[in-house]
Parts: sequence; C-alpha cells; structure tokens
Amino acid sequence: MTLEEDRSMNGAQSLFKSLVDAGISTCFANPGTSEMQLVYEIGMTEKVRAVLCLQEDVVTGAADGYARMKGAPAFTLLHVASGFANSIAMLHNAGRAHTPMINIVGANASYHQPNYPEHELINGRLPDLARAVSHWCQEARSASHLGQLGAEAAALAKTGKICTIVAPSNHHWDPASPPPIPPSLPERPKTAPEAITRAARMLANGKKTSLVLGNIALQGEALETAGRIAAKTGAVLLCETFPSRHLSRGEGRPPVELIPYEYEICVKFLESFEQLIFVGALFPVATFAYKNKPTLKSPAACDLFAMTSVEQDIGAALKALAEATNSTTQAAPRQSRTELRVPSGELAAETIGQTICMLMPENAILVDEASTNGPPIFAATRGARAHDYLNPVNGGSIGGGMPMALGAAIACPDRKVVNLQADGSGMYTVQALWSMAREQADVVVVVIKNDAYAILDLELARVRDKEKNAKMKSMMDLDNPTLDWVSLSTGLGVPASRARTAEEFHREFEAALSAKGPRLIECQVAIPKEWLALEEYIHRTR
Ligand SMILES: Cc1ncc(C[n+]2csc(CCOP(=O)(O)OP(=O)(O)O)c2C)c(N)n1
Ligand SMILES: [Mg+2]
Repeated sequence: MTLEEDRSMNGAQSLFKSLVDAGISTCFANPGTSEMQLVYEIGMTEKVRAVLCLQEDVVTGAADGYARMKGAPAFTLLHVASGFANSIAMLHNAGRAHTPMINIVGANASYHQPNYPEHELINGRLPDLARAVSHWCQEARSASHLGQLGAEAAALAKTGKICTIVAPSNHHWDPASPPPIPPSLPERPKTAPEAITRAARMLANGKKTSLVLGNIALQGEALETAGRIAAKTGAVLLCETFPSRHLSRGEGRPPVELIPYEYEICVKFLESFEQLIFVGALFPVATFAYKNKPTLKSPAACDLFAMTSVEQDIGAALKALAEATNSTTQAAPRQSRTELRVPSGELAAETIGQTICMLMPENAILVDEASTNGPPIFAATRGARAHDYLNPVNGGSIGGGMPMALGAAIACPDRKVVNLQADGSGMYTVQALWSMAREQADVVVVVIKNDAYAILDLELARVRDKEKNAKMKSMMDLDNPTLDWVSLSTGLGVPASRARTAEEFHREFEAALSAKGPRLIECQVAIPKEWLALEEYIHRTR
C-alpha cells in the first residue's frame, strides 16, 4: 500500500501527526464550531498539550513567548477570519522577532463557504488576511493535503518563520493519508568572508565601535564569542532596541547595553559612536517619523555596517570574526553581581528594579513590557543573578507582556518568570491572567500602574503648539475610573496584592517569589520628574 492509498486516519489526525512527528506538540487555542473535530482529536491524543486562552492575541502572544524560550515553535488553534483577526497584533510582533510559529486557522467546510462567506471575510479572503502577517500561508485543498502542509510548515517555521495553515472543516473529518516525513532543514547561508574581513578592519582602525547584537547573537556561545571580540578589540556590545528571541544577561554574562527606544535619549546614547557593526540586528531607525527629525538615531557620520543578517548563520559569523580579530582565546568580560540594600521610600521604577535585582532567582525569565518604566528597571537589574530578558514589543504592538510570560512559563516550567507590565499595555490582553491561573504558570506579574498612557505625552509634545487640554488628556489618561488590578487579577483567578511604598513592594515580591504559581502585585507609581522634563525638552526643541 502506498502512502496515498493508506486512508487509516482523518485529516485532523494527519495534521497533528505531522506536527508531533516534528516535535511540535504544545497548542495555544481559542476554538470555535469549525475547529470541533480538531478539539476532539487533540482530546483523543496524549501527544498534544492544549492551553486555552480567552482572546486570540493571548494565543499568539503566548506562542511567541513559548517559542522564544524553547527555541522551537508551538502551534496555535484559531477560529476563522474573525478569530484570526483578533490575533494579528501579537503575530505582527512575533514575525518581527523572527519567532517560529504555526497557526492552524479553522474555516468553514469548502463546500459550505459560498453559503456563509462572511465567516471567511468577503469571498473567502482569510488567506489574504493571513498572508499579511505570515511568511507562508496555504489553504488545505483536501484532508491529505492538511498533513502535507503540516510537515512543510513544521520545517519552515523552525527557521524563524510564521506559517499559517487555513483548514476548512471537511478536510478535518475526511479520510486522509498519513503525513509525509518532514523535509530536512536547509543550512543557514554563511556570511561572506569579505564581510568578516571588513568588520575585522573596522574593529582595528581605532574608531569608537559597537557590535550591535540581535537574535541568537544575544545568547549562549554566540554571546560568549561576541564578548571575546569586544574584550580584545575594545568594541562595546549593544543590543537592538527590541531584541528578537531573548537576551541572556546578569551575573557572569558578558554585559550588553540596550539601545534606547526614545528618540532623544537614543540620539544622546549613540552620539559618540563612529562605527556600528550589526550582527543579526536592525539599524537604529526611529519606529515612527517625527517632524524635522532624521529617521536614523545614530550620528549622520557614523558608519553602519550590516555584517550578518538573521537569515544567516550568526554563530559561524561571530566565530569567523573572532578568528579574524585573534580573539578566540581572549576571556570575555563578566557582569558582576550588584550588592544592594533593601530599598525604602517612594515606589518607583528604580526601587522596583533594586528589589528585583536583589531577589530575582538564578535562571529567571524577565519579560519587560514596562514601557516608560522599563529603562530604569533594566539598568537596576544589570547585576541581578543570571537571567534571560524578553521584550515583546518587536513590531510596536503593545499587549504582549502577559501572554508572553504565560508562554515562557509553559515552555520552562522549572524557571520563575517575572513580568514587568505597564498598565495600559496590560489591558489589551488581561485575559492572559486566567490562563496563568488555570495552568498554574509560575509567573509574578508586576503591574506598574501610572494611570496613564504616559509615553503618549511625549509623542503629543512633538506635535502640539499649545498646552494639552482636557479633551486631549482624556484620550491618554487611565483614571476616572482608575483600574483596580487587584480585583481584575483575583477575578481572573490570580492572587494579587498592592504595594504603595518600596518596602511594601519588597515584602510582596519576596512573598510572591516564595510561592509556586501566578501572583500579581499592583505598584502605584507617579510619572517621574525626569519624564516630565523630557516632555518639556521635546516640546521646546520640536
Ligand atoms: C496594539 C497597539 N495599540 C495601540 C498602540 C499605541 N500605544 C503605544 S504606547 C501606548 C500607551 C502605553 O501605555 P502604558 O502601557 O500604560 O505604558 P506607559 O507609557 O504608561 O509607561 C499606546 C496606546 C500600540 N503601540 N499598539
Ligand atoms: Mg501606563
């Protein structure tokens, strides 16, 4: 019997077999009617773990966090075009972060689509929609095709791609052939030797230079190699503003500074650099255009050289650069542990950071969606115990913090996850708390509550001629009513407490860490004076 003749399974079983055979067995799901055969088959197998999320951006945000920490994809289960549409903001971030992911989007049975086309958007446009945020998207044409697409998607996703399979429901229940053996992964292309030679020359010419790292250059052996090169050549190690994958940092790791997001702060930060060499990282381009401002945040005279892209073999490129700069036996610099005292007084990003630096356990995962309060906490945690740092905002969509923390906790059940969560961003995907409770995800969510979309005050300062009025404020303030995160959290099943001083936070954080399972701490903070001064400066120099 050939593979085509063997119809011992249905399309859904063939699809799941193709994924499981490729080692992809964790599913973040929000199903509907057209996914019931898929739900049934997942229920019938021991091999797939399903995690229900109550909004689709939680599904894709969690799959992003999972894959970044696991280094391998999860798959999502989403319901028709409307469900998929809800998942797009976090898919967009995941795509920009080169996160591997497979989406299974159920659709109406192929023969029924003409009868109820609205479900697939007008005239079955779901694949068009999916293509906008997927590197690869295919609609299954038969039950057997589902398994074939699963095998193809599994191979491609692992190279850091978003793969979406649109799956009409009749192909789930119809008889299907077993899936083919997944194609093997193509080797990543190597960086051209000329590019390595050029970077080595730049590192030897005496100019102030940085190696700007992204993606897997920020982890493991690749980071060690970058550290050796930096120690030998005097280059400064920087990390792209929103690192794709994750950044390994803290005690014992080669220290890497984050390129700031905020335009004016970044321009100042980069002003002394004469050369930037990029290794799997993006150029420091402003996320948005600002009136009368250049788009690059680096100095106009600075020489920017993209040595290696994320598509290439980053580890091999760094090794080659280490050889070209005689750095292979050089010791990499090591971050030392910061010794701190228990902070006291005002609760602010700095004191929150001090506590986290003191107490966060070895090998923790720090998920940073603290927005305006992120940079001081990042600075305060340089000398924390060794940990991995995740930033969800790669594509500029906010709301990834809690979903990503959920996914990271599912991927790494033996590691503590600390999620720094700005209040406005957190409200996009607050449903993630419920899944954390249900899965007993080991996450401490630290909500930084400033009752505002504070960052937008800066952005408004760039364009306003007069003071902001009450109507403008009403579009950026989160008071009236103020959010009660303790109630929100407990209502969604996650025990929560509130801190108003540095001492209270220290106590609450220590208690939260000592328990296993999710906890939330609401931290009421003021908008810092430095931030108000920056707003004033931006307004004056607009
Ligand atoms: C999906 C999405 N919607 C809207 C925005 C626009 N936006 C950018 S920052 C921001 C407010 C962030 O506020 P918060 O998370 O409370 O952080 P804060 O600035 O107060 O520190 C908004 C609404 C966005 N980036 N992404
Ligand atoms: Mg806020």
